Formats: sequence, C-alpha cells, structure tokens
Amino acid sequence: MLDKIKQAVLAGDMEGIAELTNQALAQGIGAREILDQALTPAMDIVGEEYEKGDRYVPEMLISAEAMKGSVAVLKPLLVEAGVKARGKVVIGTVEGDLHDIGKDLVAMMLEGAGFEVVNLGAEVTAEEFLKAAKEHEPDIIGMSALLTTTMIHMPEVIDALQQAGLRDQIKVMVGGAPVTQEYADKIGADGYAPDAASATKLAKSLL
Ligand code: B1M
Repeated sequence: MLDKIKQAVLAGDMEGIAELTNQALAQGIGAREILDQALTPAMDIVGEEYEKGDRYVPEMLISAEAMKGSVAVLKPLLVEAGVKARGKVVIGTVEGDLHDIGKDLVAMMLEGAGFEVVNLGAEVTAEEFLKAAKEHEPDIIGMSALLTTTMIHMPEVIDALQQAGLRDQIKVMVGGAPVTQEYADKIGADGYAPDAASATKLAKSLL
C-alpha cells in the first residue's frame, strides 16, 4: 500500500490518492507511516528527477497536488482534537516562495501538539508577517523557505519585528530545505528545525 501511494504521488494521481490513503488506513497502516514512508520519499524522488531534468515544473506541481490529496485525508488523524492551546503560532512561507507543503505539515503537527496556529499561507511579505503579529499577538512566528533565493527574506521579518518593538515578545523559528541552524543563528532567529516533528519539539522548548 505504501508503495502504491508513493507511485500515486509520482504519477500525480490526484483522483485515486485519497481512496488509496483510506484503504491504507483501513488496513491498519498509521498516518505517520504513510507520511514518512510514502509521501515524503515520493516528493524527494520528484525533486531528484527535477534536478536531473527528467521532470518539469507542471509535473512537479501535479505530484504536489496529489500529495496534498493524501495529506487532507491524514490531517484529522495527525491533529489530535480538543487539546487546550499551549500557545499561538503565526506561520507562513516567505515572500516570493510558493512552496507550502512542508510548512502546512509543520502547521498541522503544531496543531496536533496543542498549539493554536494562524496559517498565513505562502508568499508572505515581511509587512504581512508584522500585520499578523500585531493582530494575533502570537508567542511564536514560524517562517518557511524552500528556495535559496527566498530564505533571504527571513531576516527582513525579524527586522520588521524589531523596528515595531515586538521582537522581545515573540520567538522566531525557521525551517525549510535550504535553511540550516547556522543560518538561523546568523539572522538571529530563536530556533531552527529540520522537519515537522522537531519543529513541534522546538516550539514547545521556545515557550
Ligand atoms: Co520547487 N524547488 N520550485 N516546486 N520543489 C524545490 C524546493 C527544489 C529543491 C527542486 C530541485 O531543484 N531539486 C528547488 C530549489 C533549489 C534551491 O533553491 N535550493 C526548487 C525550484 C528551483 C523551484 C522553482 C524555482 C522551479 C522553476 O520554476 N524553475 C519554482 C519556484 C516557485 C516559487 O516558489 N516562486 C518551484 C516550483 C515548485 C512547484 C510549484 C512546482 C511545487 C510546489 C507546490 C507547493 O508547495 N504547493 C514544487 C515542489 C513540489 C518542489 C519539491 C519537489 C518538493 C517540495 C516539498 O513539498 N517537499 C522540491 C524538491 C524537494 O524538496 N525534494 C522543490 C516535501 C515537504 C514535506 O518537505 O518542504 O522540505 P519540505 O518541508 C519539511 C522541512 O523542510 C521542514 O519540515 C517539513 C516537513 O518535514 N520545514 C520546516 C519546512 N518548513 C519549515 C518551517 C519550520 C520548521 C521546519 O519552522 C517554521
């Protein structure tokens, strides 16, 4: 079943994937297992094929949409309902960057861990992060970037918070494939996490 789901992502089977995911769950395969052993490895292959020139952007996009179709089925299982909010997180993908799958997974896992999450979506500018910080008064702002050309917008958000006098009240965490602990330290973020599970641990430790 895991291999079938993986193949469905690779083939961009947006229609069949929800059914396959439900079948896998019915067979007792766990939601985390599906995520970690089928969906994420499939997207890694998509990335490798794109790098080699064997896959083009539209094909990458339909695979991403297929992955989202499965994630939509898994979401209620990944998010435990009814947990009292541990804290509030405003999260978004930075300006110019429309990769939102990983960020949405982080948001989902945070919700699962009992955080209230305000998901601003993708291509979020520093001004929009600042506006959301004022409006929602979060404990943490989380920024995601998947491109080396967009991660440079992360410090702009930190600067905007500083200028507005909000930096001391809000922790900043960053992540995304090109982001590293070293980069997080360099831009003065409070924390970096390499994946959704460690993002949850990090958020807990920041509070
Ligand atoms: Co794009 N893309 N893409 N892409 N894409 C990558 C990122 C790339 C590595 C592919 C490659 O070349 N091998 C490459 C980036 C190179 C670089 O800069 N280093 C790339 C490129 C170049 C591009 C375009 C420029 C291509 C083009 O048009 N020429 C273009 C840019 C568009 C833009 O953003 N302006 C582009 C477009 C796209 C699509 C639209 C087709 C699609 C995105 C669809 C969508 O998200 N709605 C897409 C996809 C799907 C990918 C790959 C294949 C998969 C990304 C993904 O969803 N991974 C990707 C290659 C790859 O990563 N294997 C690639 C699965 C996801 C679960 O992992 O996002 O890493 P990830 O998230 C993880 C962790 O990083 C971490 O936790 C998550 C869960 O474990 N994490 C955080 C993420 N955010 C976090 C925040 C945190 C903490 C942890 O705290 C707040």
